[in-house]
Amino acid sequence: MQAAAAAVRHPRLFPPSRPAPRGTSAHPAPLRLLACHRSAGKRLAFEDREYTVQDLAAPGAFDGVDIALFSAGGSVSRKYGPAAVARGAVVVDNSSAFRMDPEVPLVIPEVSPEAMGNVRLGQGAIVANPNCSTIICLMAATPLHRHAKVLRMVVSTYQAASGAGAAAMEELKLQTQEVLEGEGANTQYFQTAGCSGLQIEYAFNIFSHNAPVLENGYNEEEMKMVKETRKFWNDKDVKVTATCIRVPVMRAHAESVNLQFEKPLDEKTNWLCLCCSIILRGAPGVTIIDDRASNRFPTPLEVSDKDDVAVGRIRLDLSLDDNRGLDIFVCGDQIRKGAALNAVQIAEMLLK
Ligand code: 2RA
Repeated sequence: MQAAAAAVRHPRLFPPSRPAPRGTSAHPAPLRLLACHRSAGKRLAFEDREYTVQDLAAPGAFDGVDIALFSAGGSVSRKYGPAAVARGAVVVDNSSAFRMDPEVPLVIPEVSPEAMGNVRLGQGAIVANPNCSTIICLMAATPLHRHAKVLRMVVSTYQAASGAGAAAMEELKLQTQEVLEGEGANTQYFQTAGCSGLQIEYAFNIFSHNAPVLENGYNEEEMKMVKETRKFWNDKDVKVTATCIRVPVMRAHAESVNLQFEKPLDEKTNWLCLCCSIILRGAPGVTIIDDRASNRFPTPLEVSDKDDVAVGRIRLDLSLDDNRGLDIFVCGDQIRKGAALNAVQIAEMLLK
């Protein structure tokens, strides 16, 4: 379903004994599934119940909604997000539509709960979910930044098919089969999905991220990393550069992150890596996989379907002689921590 938004009515907040707000049933379903008119009427199961998808544009679609999880692209969020807010819902938006709006909190619950500010249930507001590659990077970089202040960050991503959606995953699977069977690879998805007119063979290949390339030569995915990090760290001077690449991995993104700090993580610089690993070990949502002896470090497969972001390859950057540079390698399931999980965690914060 392309244009889907899900809205949540939490039973703890609206027990059946409490009068339902105008326009809703006396025993409201805890979950309302909303989508464009093409998908309205479809039946979808969640836990032990079936739900009928309702039309997002119908009058009263957001009446009585506490939390609306939007994940249908920027244009749907821009069009319907304010309508949900006007009905008193808190919109948790997974698109890029409002991320750079100074009035809209950009939140990763483990590392920036304070960014939620005064957003409360019942008082319509928008909270933005950062882009997946930004979340995965900042889960690891933020605890280090808080400790020693990052002056410059260089990120190279290895992004999975899942970040481009279900059709891209399907295409990777089909193309891999086609190539192995000696047939020419069909490049339909990246040709037709509005991905900058790409005619890319995905199987057994890597290519520059499919987001539109901007005048400055960076693509939109890379600029999200730059701008969102500055907003997230509330530091317009932090230097960030990124190169985002799509790799033939089904699910979970990997990122090489080089950090240059204002001060050493410890005054005894040879302890820097140890300190870094201690800081990250205490960081919620982060797992360290850093076994130099057996060459075991994070992989996309290992974090697929997992909540935690994995960090490894923790080492001093030899190119800097003041020992204030660090290289790390981060992997995270972008469907979980990069999108759905982060949005649900924001919703959970509202319910606490
Ligand atoms: C990707 N930015 O291209 C997407 C996921 N949100 O991987």
